[in-house]
Amino acid sequence: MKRSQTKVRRMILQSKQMGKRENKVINIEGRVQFDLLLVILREYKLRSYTLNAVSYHFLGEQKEDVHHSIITDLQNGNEQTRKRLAVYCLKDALLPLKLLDKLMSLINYMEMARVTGVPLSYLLARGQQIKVVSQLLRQASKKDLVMPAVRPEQGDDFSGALVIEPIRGYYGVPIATLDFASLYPSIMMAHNLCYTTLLTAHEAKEMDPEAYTKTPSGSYFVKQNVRKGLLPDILEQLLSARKRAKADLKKETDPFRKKVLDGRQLALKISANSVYGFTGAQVGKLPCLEISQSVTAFGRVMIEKTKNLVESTYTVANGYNKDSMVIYGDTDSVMVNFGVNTVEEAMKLGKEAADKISEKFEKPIKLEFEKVYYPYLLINKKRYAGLFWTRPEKFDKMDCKGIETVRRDNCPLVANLVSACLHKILVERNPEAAVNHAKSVISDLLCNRVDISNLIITKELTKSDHEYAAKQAHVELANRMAKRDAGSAPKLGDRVPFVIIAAAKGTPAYMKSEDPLYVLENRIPIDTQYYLDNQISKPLLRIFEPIFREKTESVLLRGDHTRTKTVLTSKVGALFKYTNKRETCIKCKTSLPDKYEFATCSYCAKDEQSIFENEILKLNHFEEKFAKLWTQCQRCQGSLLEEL
Ligand code: TTP
Ligand code: MN
Ligand code: MN
Repeated sequence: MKRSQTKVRRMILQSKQMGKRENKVINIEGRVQFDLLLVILREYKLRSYTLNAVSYHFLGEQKEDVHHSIITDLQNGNEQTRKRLAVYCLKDALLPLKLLDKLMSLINYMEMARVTGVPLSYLLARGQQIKVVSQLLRQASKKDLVMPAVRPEQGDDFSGALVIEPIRGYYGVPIATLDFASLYPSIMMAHNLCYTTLLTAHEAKEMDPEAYTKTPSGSYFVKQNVRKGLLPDILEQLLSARKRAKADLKKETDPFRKKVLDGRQLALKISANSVYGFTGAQVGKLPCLEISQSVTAFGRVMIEKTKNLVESTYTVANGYNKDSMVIYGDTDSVMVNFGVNTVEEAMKLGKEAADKISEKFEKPIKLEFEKVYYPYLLINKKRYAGLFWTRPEKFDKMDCKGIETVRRDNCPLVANLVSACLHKILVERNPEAAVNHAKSVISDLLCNRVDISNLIITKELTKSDHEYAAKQAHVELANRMAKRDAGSAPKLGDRVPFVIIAAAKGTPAYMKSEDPLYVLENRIPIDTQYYLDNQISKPLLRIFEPIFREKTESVLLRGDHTRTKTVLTSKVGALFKYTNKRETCIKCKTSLPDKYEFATCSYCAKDEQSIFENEILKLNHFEEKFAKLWTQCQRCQGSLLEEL
């Protein structure tokens, strides 16, 4: 198109969920651009978002990586070097296409665009609000209404959802979870909450009390038969799209496609929930606190009522074996201890209770039996773990909420350790084994036996330097790296990988962050105590506390395993390491008697010292080779940091 000029523009995306990141956008007339990086950033929590890492994660393929510093040489070289460059470019274009296909991104985004009525590009560049505005406009125009423009004002915070005080502990019995289906949307639908149905107290007084509802937060809305709201209509459409997605999900058998379809129904669920969010967003396009306050007020009343109904129905007095107890609940869910011993019984009672209680609420509000946790480790509000059962034969998975098994700013050591301990506690049901495992990992850490790739912490660089109030490890490192090599230093929006290195006592942690590659190349020692104190100990204490109570700290963090000296000095001779299952003398190869404790035969024993030195030399040689290879691997294949 001759008259339109293509330009590169800087665009800053900023949202609560995504933080701040800078993009370059180009206009290409007649084309719809769909940036897969943005899709993946939005939908998946990964430790690294390089094309290489993402491709490896989803496709099991890697790119033909070429370091930026050699591109010019490759271009100016010969046919072969240019071929390498070309393959690199081709593969760079092919991988996103393969990802697009596998993740069904285009299909899912197209559906969202149709349901919400926004252009495809908005789904990547804009937030949730614009989708609600678009649906409101579409619905309003059908009814010949216009949407008012309001000036945003900051108001008081309002009360949110109710979290039931947890009865903390380790439950070795099945716990049933009941949860309302699409709670906030169904409240808005059941009570016809909308801008167009809101009444003033004065208007309500003039009307027939049968014609309106007074909400628990004291607002008035007319009933559906008087005038149906726009928001309930919008929600109906979103929820029916979600229902279709859930039906497709149910039919699918391929595990990967199941995940993708689950993502699709989740995206629709979030769009439905953001209608409520939109009415409560005080600096948004059309806040209406009467609506959002009423929604949460209804929610609080309902969860309280659900708890009471469960606990008053399932009692010994009513002919059940045990008095039931709601041990925890959040927003629209209750976790119930029915006092039964099998998953099957818990499911039966759970389903029965959900149906009974659903009858006590207006349509389309529906309480559902969701799953059974068995066993269940309830650490605190929003922090728990358990085996997740949806059928009585076998558990589906281990489910962890608010626990350091997934958070990316912890190092993999923490995630792996916590997962392994939870596995031992929940699956093997052996808390002692979990403690022993934790102890051995702690002593490995303190003795430097943990691989550096397990100690890498990553944090996103979201603001420019001067916007950070306090000094932070990853920001300081990014600055230092930029001074060393501006080309490879992390940029705004990148996740910065770092390790904490040993330094003089009292050096603040933000000064001790270092690039893992630099650490490997220069053999810089790691501050293992930092990892114990600041990374591992809190998450570990948290999961063991419900089991060992006040003894936890002494069991876990104080003991021989934390004293490096006792761990390091072996009671046996220096060659003990080599005696494991040795059948022949390390030097002369004569066979050794059974259960013989030394590596040499009695004849060669006199040379023990020199043999040992030799072995150490060999070991050092291999260690050096290994370190070099490792560094080289990581240099060219960034993602190996995670995958090795
Ligand atoms: P959920 O029980 O997670 O969601 P849901 O009830 O809408 O859907 P489901 O059928 O899967 O149970 O959360 C309960 C309420 O909390 C939800 O109705 C609205 C609110 N909420 C938000 O406002 N934003 C969110 O992102 C989520 C997850 C929930
Ligand atoms: Mn729910
Ligand atoms: Mn819920």
